Amino acid sequence: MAAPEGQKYDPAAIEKKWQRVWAEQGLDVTPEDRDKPKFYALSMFPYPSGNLHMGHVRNYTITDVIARVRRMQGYRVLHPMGWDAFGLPAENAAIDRGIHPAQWTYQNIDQMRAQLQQLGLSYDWNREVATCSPHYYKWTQWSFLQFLKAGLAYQKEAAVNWDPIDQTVLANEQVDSEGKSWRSGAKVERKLLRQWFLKITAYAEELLQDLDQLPGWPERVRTMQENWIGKSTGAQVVFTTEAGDELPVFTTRPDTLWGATFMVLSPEHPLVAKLTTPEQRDVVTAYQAAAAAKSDIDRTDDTQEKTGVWTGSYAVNPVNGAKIPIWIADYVLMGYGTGAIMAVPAHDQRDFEFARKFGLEIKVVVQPQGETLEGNTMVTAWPGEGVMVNSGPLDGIPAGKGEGQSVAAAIQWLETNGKGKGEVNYRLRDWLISRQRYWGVPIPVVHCPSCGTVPVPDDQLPVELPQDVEFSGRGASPLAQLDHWVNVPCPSCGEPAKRETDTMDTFIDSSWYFLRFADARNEGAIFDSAKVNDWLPVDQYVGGIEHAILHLLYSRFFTKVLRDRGLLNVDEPFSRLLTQGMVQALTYKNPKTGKYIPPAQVNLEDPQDPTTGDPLEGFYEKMSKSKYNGVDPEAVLAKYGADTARMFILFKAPPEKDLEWDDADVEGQYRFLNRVWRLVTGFIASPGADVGANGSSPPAALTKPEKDLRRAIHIAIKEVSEDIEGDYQFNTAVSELMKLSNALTDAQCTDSPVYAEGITTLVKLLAPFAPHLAEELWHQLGHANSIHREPWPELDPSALVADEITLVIQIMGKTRGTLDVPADSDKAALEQYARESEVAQRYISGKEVKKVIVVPGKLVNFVVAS
Ligand code: ANZ
Ligand code: ZN
Repeated sequence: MAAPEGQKYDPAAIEKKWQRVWAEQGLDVTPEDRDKPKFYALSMFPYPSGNLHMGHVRNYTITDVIARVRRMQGYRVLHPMGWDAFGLPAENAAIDRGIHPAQWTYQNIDQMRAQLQQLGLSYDWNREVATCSPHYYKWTQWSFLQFLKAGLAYQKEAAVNWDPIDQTVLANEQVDSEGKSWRSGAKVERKLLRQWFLKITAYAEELLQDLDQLPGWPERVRTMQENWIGKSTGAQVVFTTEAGDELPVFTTRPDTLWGATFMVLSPEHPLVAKLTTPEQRDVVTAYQAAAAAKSDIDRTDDTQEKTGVWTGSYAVNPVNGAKIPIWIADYVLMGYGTGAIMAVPAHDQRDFEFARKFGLEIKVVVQPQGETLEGNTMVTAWPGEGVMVNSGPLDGIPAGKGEGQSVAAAIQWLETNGKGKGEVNYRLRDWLISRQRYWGVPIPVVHCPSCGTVPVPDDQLPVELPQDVEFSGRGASPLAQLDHWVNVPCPSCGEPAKRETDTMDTFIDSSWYFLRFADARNEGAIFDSAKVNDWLPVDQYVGGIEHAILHLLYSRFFTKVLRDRGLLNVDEPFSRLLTQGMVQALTYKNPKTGKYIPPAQVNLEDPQDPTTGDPLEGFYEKMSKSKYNGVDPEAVLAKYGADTARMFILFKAPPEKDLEWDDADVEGQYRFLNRVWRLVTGFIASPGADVGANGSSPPAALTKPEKDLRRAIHIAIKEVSEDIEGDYQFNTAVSELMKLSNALTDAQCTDSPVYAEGITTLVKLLAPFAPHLAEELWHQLGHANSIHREPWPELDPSALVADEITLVIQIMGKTRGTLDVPADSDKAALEQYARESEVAQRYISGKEVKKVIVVPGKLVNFVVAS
């Protein structure tokens, strides 16, 4: 159907119309036919805060383009969306505003779903999940019980990270490198509590090894995971106290054992009380109390001066019988190795500082080449290479971790003499999952005085969150105060028992949602394994780098455990990962006051603080409320429509790079879409238009303009396809679309079937990027089906074959001759042709060429010294 001439591009009308039609037609419902190859495209699902921000828009647009291209390429695509809906903000809203967390959350979900739908994202909404729904968390609880059955969930009393603002414990992964909570930013405190853990350490080695299976992940993320797992190889060496108690230590340098001149125990070490002599009791107790108040991060901060106290006791060095004092110090952590170390001050810097401070013996056992270190005079530890000395059987062996070197020799000696053995340690700790909060998944166990910890039977799941909770304030788990909920008969013996009142860390909810999407409406099982095995792994996962460790490590762990329970058959959940860059915006700050000024109040010509008159600094920074630099997606959609917003986001920067918001560039994309609109509607209205033509056959006898246009069309197909296939270089793909549109605008063969092919191709290539506009134009071109069901344009390599062009050769700006060369020659090739030409030989031989100016496709000009 031809458009009435002069009709303008009206994104608001077009977008609303097609979103409605697509929903009615179920266009994005996941196909079930197994004969097509599958493609699972997934964006990290959001926390339903209530408002979509530009970071979301970017994330989801990237994934949507990938999903749309794959559909056109003939894949059956799974592209779902859901809500990571448990978590503290809902509970805090309840406390602050008296609205129930469920109500607050579901309202936000409705609002955000509507915003997502406005963006034209091709989700299969039939598979939407919300982790706070009992239909979902029933299976989160069921998974937990799988862990329990496998011996991978357990309770223990532990010194935990306590967030004093959110009044809950945090996992190690949720405490940043400064010892602050990832959520509240509060300095984390330590507390001794009985908590639930998942045994992620049982999978440490596999989580490390299988990183090799993930070449499609950014190197940076794999390295971060590797460092977090922190594999360390060495030995366990058994020391004994004078009283005969065994004191095993973990060391990465068993070769330095002959240089161990004292031992250090963690202040929490269980033997400290027994080892402490009456004379030392007071100082030891005081030191223990001080250490307990410090975070692990502060304790291991190498810039702080070492502290510690002597227990009054001695141990025996198992290799030489030396009597060495046993100290306690907070730089030794109870959670790592055995919580006790052998201190080798000559070769370990921390031990060195400690020994110097307290006047302990320093004994050199590795002599660096060409030097003779002395314990009394050395100024820092020597951790490096050299030759073993003062070390009995190791003397003369080169120090090092390689084959035939000291570490291997030491382990061999320890094993032969029964004094220790080779050992591997990981920095990774078990995952602490208990949270003393309401808005999370109740841990499905009951504590019975006679049976102990009893799992809630599967047929009694879900253990639902009670609705009638009082959110009076923070401090204690609201669940613990609900007697009618807490008191239940023991599922095993029927006697009065109590429910567990901790809820699970919300990172558990997101550790398996990508599995549920394969079978989201299953009420009888967590999922049908056949469906999960069909869809998994996720072929392309897109999300923020902030999840490099937490979510991505936990999800890998969950996948492996469920695999080992026989529920699925993949080793890794996400084959490719794209971590998209941040969306930044121009930000203004008064350097004197440190205050941020909303850009709307700033005169861009002469940026001044409106209140003080100080000149402002302007720079790009991640959009955030606190910096007043956020751009509201709603406003952009209202002004330009979703297609322009999508085009801008894709065009402005490659997906993994930061993107600087720029209104002028948004405007530029809007103009481009208007140009496409005019181009296509103009074509439809033109009298000679062969509107129905869906491509041209490669005719032998094309005119030159037809040939040129056809070449431009197929270059666009080739470039856009390659840009998408490789590293998702959507920015250059959009540039190629612009080039094709220019070629069509300039074309001198508007009545030719080649022109019709060009129009059709442009609209098809545009479809994944600007899905509404493309669909509208497609229908105006007379098609009844959706463009999103069309096959991706096929490349005709024969169309790419370059014609010849006539290259002008100039010397000092004067035309001296011409040469026919392949039209696709690049600058270097053109220069080469020109240099070798007869004309050039004649005019420049013997002269010095100062400069060569190449105008691609046109001329080469030699500037020579006169
Ligand atoms: C003796 C020694 C000599 C050490 C030497 C190092 C150098 P990574 O690489 O992190 O595994 N260590 C062991 N357990 C500890 C704990 N609970 N708290 C603090 N430090 C602990 O480091 C292992 C090394 O850190 C171990 O090797 C031990 O010191 C220390 F020239 O033993 B070493
Ligand atoms: Zn019981």
